[in-house]
Amino acid sequence: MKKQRFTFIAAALAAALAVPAVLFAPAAWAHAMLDHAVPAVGGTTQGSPGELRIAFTQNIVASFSGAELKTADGAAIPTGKAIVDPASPNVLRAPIGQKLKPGLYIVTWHVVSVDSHRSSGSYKFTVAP
Ligand SMILES: [Cu+2]
Repeated sequence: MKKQRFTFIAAALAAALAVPAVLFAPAAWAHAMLDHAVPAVGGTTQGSPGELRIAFTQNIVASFSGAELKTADGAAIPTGKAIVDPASPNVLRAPIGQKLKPGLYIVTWHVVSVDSHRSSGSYKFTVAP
């Protein structure tokens, strides 16, 4: 009898632990993650790019998404209002307000995906002389 009760409790505990794992795991995978960008992540571009284009693994919500551009020593480069590409709703586009000098640049992005999950990150690219 005692052993039976223990088995029941163990089974109930296992079920209680397993249910949240099943519920939350798919949501965790569904966040909008960086897929690729132009200028490319870690890449080098010839000449000053006119805009940042950042593609995510999921469609994103424009009003809660944006990107900041900085030089390697932390000086902010003004960017225009970020929009979601009407033709590709997983792509964030931000016009760059000035001609970039050769050097290393850092893009910091934050987005909210259509499933309302937040994610953020950063990457670098280089403008070649
Ligand atoms: Cu998500």
